Amino acid sequence: MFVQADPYPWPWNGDLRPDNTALIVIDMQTDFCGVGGYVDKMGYDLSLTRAPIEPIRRLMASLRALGYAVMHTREGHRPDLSDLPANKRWRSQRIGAGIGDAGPCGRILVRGEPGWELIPELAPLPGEVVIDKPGKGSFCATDLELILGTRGITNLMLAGITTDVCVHTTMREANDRGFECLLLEDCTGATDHGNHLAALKMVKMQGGVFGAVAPSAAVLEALA
Ligand code: C5J
Repeated sequence: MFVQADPYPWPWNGDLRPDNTALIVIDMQTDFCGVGGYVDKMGYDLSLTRAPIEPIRRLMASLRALGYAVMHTREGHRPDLSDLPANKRWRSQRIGAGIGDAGPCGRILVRGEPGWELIPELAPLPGEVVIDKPGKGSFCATDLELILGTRGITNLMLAGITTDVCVHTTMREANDRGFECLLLEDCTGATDHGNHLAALKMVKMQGGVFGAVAPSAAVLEALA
């Protein structure tokens, strides 16, 4: 079975099954798409990072019904900030949204704070894997690779925010580890629309240098 994707029908070998494929929903947290969160404090347009919420919700429901694994990630740091590199903190402070500092949604990007929580619209179901990550990529300093390997998952569909940062970093990490990746264009969003489009284009270079890109409708059509 293939999804009509660009620049090739995905996955490369047509081996698309519930037991070898997962949807990874990246960082759909209040800090990245909610009023008073990290992205809002930086002054970016929240409509861009909120745009994928409804497409993800629809896709997640269909994939769950078909038995596909849905996994979630959250970017955030320990309350004592021992896993927060000093340069990451310094850069965030420069733009007025210091990681670890108090904000309208609690301490910015700190685990356990209201802003760090996944948004209720896309809440994980009991038993779904949730990965806590201190960085942009979902494989760095996490057990995601171990969990995917244990379950025999080789295909990853990527959704969430932001397309050019955490989604792209995760896709690149996964691709280098041999996972077959599909970036879902309407289920992702960036703090800048041009960056979103550029991130989609980068994937498609060199015959699909990091995998392929498709709208969620193409996935739903393939699975129907
Ligand atoms: C960012 C993310 N943009 N989830 N994080 O800092 O993409």
